[in-house]
Amino acid sequence: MEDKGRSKTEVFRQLKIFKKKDMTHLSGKILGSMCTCPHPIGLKAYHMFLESNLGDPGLFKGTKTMEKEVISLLGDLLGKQDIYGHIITGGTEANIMAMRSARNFAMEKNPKIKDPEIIVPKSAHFSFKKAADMLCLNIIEAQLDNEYKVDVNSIKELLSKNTVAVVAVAGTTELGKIDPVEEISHICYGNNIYLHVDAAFGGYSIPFLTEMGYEFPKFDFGLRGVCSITIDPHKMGLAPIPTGGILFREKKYLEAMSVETPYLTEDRQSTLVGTRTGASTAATWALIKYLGREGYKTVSDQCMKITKLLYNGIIESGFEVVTEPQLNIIAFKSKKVSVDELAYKLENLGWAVSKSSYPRAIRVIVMPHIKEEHVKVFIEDLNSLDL
Ligand code: 0PR
Repeated sequence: MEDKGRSKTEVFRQLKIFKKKDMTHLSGKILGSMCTCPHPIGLKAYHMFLESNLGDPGLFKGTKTMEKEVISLLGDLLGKQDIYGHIITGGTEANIMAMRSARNFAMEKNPKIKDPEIIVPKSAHFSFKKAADMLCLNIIEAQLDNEYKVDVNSIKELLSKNTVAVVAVAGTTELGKIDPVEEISHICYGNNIYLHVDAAFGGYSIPFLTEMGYEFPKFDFGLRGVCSITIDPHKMGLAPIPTGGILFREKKYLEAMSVETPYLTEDRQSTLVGTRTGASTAATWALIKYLGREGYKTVSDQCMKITKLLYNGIIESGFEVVTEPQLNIIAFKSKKVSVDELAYKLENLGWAVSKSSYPRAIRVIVMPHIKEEHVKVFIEDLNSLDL
């Protein structure tokens, strides 16, 4: 650190240099991100609440009230209004919280469990590996079927007396697939096993698209075996980063991981972090109120329409889509060159693409910042590659 501070002009001049090196979602070139341009209403609300700390909610009673309302609004969206939860940093924190709760709850109920296990689909996000590492859980991968959804029989075979949680995904990270949660819920409920649904990506779009007539399997609290759901406002919810949501069916799941906080305004805390921004809650609240169901329906429907456009373009350009998209993610490959080579060529044309690992493919997430004009240019580029 320098002894003497620099002038405001100088600091901001240098910040602009850093900023210039960053890509922007607005450019339409970021094809492999689940984040997007934050909505201006969310940004404004976020700025208003930068000072509030939900880690000490007694000091920020307005923000706390807002968080309670947001949780119940998200619960309402996902099949149960009277639920419990928090607005946190994102899907990783939400999944870790769910696994922590499930482990504590199961081990409290059954002290004989000495070697707790979680069963997650092979397609699950890597945050479950972090959770397993932090919480000393064995992570066991369930196999996928030929549409890359979890194979329910594989889950059945893996259940054991040490299973503390089963995970299903509604909108997988790589392919946007929705697992057969109804069947899994049935199994978990019957065996008294905690079921967590990771709907970080799909949670903010499946309910709206369903209302519009799209067909999706059930995945939410309407299924009695579902104990918790991850839903991320900073993905399809258009909220600024970092904004995640964790929802629990019953209060006992939050209580299973609460610790005493003797000198704070509330005497117990269940979140992983202590000091926690209220700005994310404000942004989520403001966007739900401002956009309403109609606004979010338009956003997700638009993404699906552009996905279809991209899908047709990919096929017409002679590329191969590796699986039928269920949500706004497409994975495809060339019939002539490797995925790495195709990715390299697309990167040279200025596209920020990502690659799925299973199956290996180029993966495009059609987030709200991807407009029709971007898809047209992308298809032109695919055609020009002549692969
Ligand atoms: N669950 C699912 C189903 C996810 O897809 C993700 C992230 C998470 C949990 C974890 O969420 P957080 O990253 O909010 O903790 N999925 C994306 C991924 O890992 C996140 C992402 C976003 C990656 C933007 C890149 C990027 O540019 O691919």
